[in-house]
Amino acid sequence: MIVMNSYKITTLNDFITLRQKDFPYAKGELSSLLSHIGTAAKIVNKKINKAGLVDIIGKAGMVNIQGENQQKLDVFADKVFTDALRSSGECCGIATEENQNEIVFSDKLAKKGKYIVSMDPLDGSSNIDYNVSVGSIFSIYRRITPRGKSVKNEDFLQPGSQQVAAVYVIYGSSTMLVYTTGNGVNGFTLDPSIGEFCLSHPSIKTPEEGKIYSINEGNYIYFPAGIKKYIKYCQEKDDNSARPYTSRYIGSLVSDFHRNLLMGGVFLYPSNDKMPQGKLRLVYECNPIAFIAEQAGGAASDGMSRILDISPGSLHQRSPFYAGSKNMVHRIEEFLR
Ligand code: P6P
Repeated sequence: MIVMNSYKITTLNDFITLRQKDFPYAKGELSSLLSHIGTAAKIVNKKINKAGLVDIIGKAGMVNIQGENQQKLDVFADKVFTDALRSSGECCGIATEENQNEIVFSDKLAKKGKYIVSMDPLDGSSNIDYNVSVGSIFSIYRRITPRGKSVKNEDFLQPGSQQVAAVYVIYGSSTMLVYTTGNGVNGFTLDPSIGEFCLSHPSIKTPEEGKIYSINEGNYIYFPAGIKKYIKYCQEKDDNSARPYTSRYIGSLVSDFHRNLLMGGVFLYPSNDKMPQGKLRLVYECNPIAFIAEQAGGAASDGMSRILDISPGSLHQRSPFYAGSKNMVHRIEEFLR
């Protein structure tokens, strides 16, 4: 801990090391992995902050597995995080939105890594060129195949309940890193003057009830009947008081979720006629966000089941997604039943 101008600074690395004691058997591998993600996030952040000034915005001229145009920053972020995870020596392979199959780290050191990481290196990147905030999302598991061997697809298809850590970075008005290792949720804000993520939001707890619902109402006609009813519920005055709800939607998952996490609210991406399984990816978007939501006292569901209980069938499987204040998520489940 450093004291500067009479206020205490706890950097991300201090905090990770400090909290490592929560895990008697941890020998620092997870701490090192989280620190590498933090360092890579600072590199990506620098590029994002200059987007528009340097030739890093716009399309990379390639299409990813999703059939989406890859932005130059998508490709850049994917490479920076992949290199950081490979060089950490703690990670034996990754799954990323930008690649069809898992990436096996074949060097000896990495093969001994205990952990695998699934990531969306830059979520919402289509917003980059218009200065809307974006994010990076990481989901960390212990591998199930033996250490020293090459990682396999099955390592990446564990249910979200098996996560050992989940992290998101939000490149917004300030850059924040929020993570959990199963002992609560803590948020760190990047102080550019010292180049460190500093503890700014200790022990984040999300209100059980909130006033914000976040959904792309442009898809209204395609929504299931229960979601149409829920939207009307949020908008209608009930018999003795106006509904206190307000609609807030940025179109960037990490930004929409983060605001609701702190203020109370619910994020909805339902299945719809155009996307029967919804749009968001279970493995590297829904699971890590769900782990953080639950660790902050919130909930995350696909409308019927707890997101963290779902066993993924494939890396890029989509899921309907409702996450945020517990009572609001449960009320949506009732509307859908
Ligand atoms: P729509 C961004 O492309 C993203 O994957 C999430 O970050 C965001 O929540 C969602 O898609 C927005 O989708 O269909 O509302 O534009």
